Parts: sequence; structure tokens; C-alpha cells
Amino acid sequence: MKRISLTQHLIEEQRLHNSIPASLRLLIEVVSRACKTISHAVGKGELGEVLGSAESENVQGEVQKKLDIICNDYLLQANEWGGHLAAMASEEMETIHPIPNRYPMGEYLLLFDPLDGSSNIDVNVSIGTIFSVLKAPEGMTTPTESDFLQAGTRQVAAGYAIYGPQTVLVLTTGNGVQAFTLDREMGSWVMTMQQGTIPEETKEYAINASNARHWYPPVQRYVGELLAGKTGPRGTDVTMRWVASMVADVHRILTRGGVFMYPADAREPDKPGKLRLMYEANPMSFIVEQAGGAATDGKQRILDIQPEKLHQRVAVFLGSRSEVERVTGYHREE
Ligand code: P6P
Repeated sequence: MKRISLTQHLIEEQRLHNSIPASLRLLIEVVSRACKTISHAVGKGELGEVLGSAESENVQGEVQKKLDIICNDYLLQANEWGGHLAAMASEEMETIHPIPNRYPMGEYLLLFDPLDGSSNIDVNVSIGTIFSVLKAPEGMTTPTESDFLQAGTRQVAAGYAIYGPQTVLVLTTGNGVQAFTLDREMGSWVMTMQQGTIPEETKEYAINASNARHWYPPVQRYVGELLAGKTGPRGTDVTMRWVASMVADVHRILTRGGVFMYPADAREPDKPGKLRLMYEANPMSFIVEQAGGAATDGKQRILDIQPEKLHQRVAVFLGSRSEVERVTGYHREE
């Protein structure tokens, strides 16, 4: 495979598909540069005195890590001045962040989880940044939260950076999924995957099994059949992985297949699960579908969900198409 840069890829995509105008290319390159900065900060760990709690909570009521806030600021500062954005939204901020008046307003909306998997920061397990790009509604002058409430099918780009043994940026702009590995000596993103494809079948599943007694019947049935292995209806043994970093679990699935589940459960009956629709489930679902996989909330395609709130949660079943269709089918049989 040609080892091309992110910039060359974006310019060639524009020539081929007319899908990445200059302002969207600038947006993606600015976000990728912020991810390089985040990778450096994450990589320093305690040496940068950035580990540990920030003694504050985010809108989700979750304790924020120092790095959550630092990385959120990196993304805000990197994207404010370019003239490509109208506003931003983040897991770490209750309200949207309009572009300051001193800068020109652009045509895109950027949503992100600046550092997903925070519980893994202090124990040196892979974490990541997830981002989603929408177009601002025509004629919008002053961005409001409602301008962000667009179904996942309206995304023009989505991606994540995973900070693990390698730092890898995974991106889709609607024409397949590409991956770029950070060449730390050159400081550049180099294409290492030209078209990600999730295998249709898999023998690997990901779920937090400690919640088993709280799962609703369709998930109990699906996971129970997997656990029965050769002796059960599936007739084969499987393996389970749970990193508790969505970026790491999704990256494994993009690389070798699998099914990722964060279902609703009886612990909080009024909540449809833990993960957030706008800046976790939607971007990951866009990537997974572009790689030939599937993503539902147990009942419907995640990308079709019409959002009602910026920080709303959603149940997530995504990955190898045959498995997602099976577990979704069990929900529909209910
Ligand atoms: P649990 C990380 O906090 C996160 O939002 C996702 O990245 C991850 O998949 C999930 O929560 C882990 O949740 O309940 O297993 O700790």
C-alpha cells in the first residue's frame, strides 16, 4: 500500500469524490493535529503531572480526570481560529461552545469525547479521542444546541484517535474507512489502512460481564448462547474481551471483527445505557457501517435515531454484521 500522508489522502478524496471541500479538510487536519498534542500529553503520564482526578464532575456526573479537561481545552483552542467551525460540543461541557466573536464562523459543527476511557488513564491502558462532524443548518446565524440535534446519517466525517502502543487515527468521510499511524519522528500521520473491513462473522464478543444479572432477556439469551459454546445452539466456542475503552474495543473489532455491546440494563431502568449518542455511538456507528459492519440500539439503526438532547445516552450493539443482526433480532422477538 502507498504510504501517503493524511493531507494527500484528503486531497485525493476531494478529487475522487468531491466530498472534502477545503474547509472540511482544514477541520480534519486541525483535529488530527490536536490528537498529536493529546498523544504527547497522554504519553508523558505522571511525568507531565497530568494523571489523577480534577476534583470536578462533568455533565454526566462523572469525576473528571485532569487529562479530560486538558484534552478538551486542546481541541477547543485548536479549532477556534480556523474559520471552519460554527460551534463545538463535548462530553466534558454541559452546553455548546460557539466560536468566539473575534473569529469568523464556519459551516461545520464539531462534537467530541476528548478522552474516552478515562478510567484507564491512570493504569496505562489504551484510551482515545472520538469526534463527529455535522454541517451547520443553512441560514444559521447563532448556533444553539438544537442545531446539533441531527441524526447520525447527517455526519459528513467521523473518526477516532487511539493512544495505545501506536497512536492511530481512524477516519471516514463517507467513502470507506482509512487509518493513519503517527510517525513520531516526522510528526506526521501516515496511511496504514486503505479500507477497513469488519469480518461478517466473528468468535469474539465484548461486554462488561459484571452487569450480567442486570441484563434484560434478549441480552441474557444472546450472551448465554455464546457462553454455552460448542455445547449450545451456536455450536462453537468464543472468546470475550472488555477493555472498558470504547475506542480500544472498537479498534479491535475494526481490525479483526467482533461484537461490542453496552446495553440498557435494570440498574437504571430510565436510562437506555451508558454511552452517549452524539459523540460516541454516532461516530463509531458511521465508521463501523463504512467498514461493512452494523450498529443498532437493539431495536433500530443507531444512525437513524433523531436526537432529542445533546448528551442523551443510547444502548449500543455494533460490529460484525451477522452478530449485530442476531442480537437485534432477539430484541425484536420480545
Ligand atoms: P464500564 C469509558 O468510560 C466508557 O465511556 C467507554 O469508553 C467504555 O466502553 C465504557 O464507558 C466502559 O464502561 O461500565 O465497563 O466501566
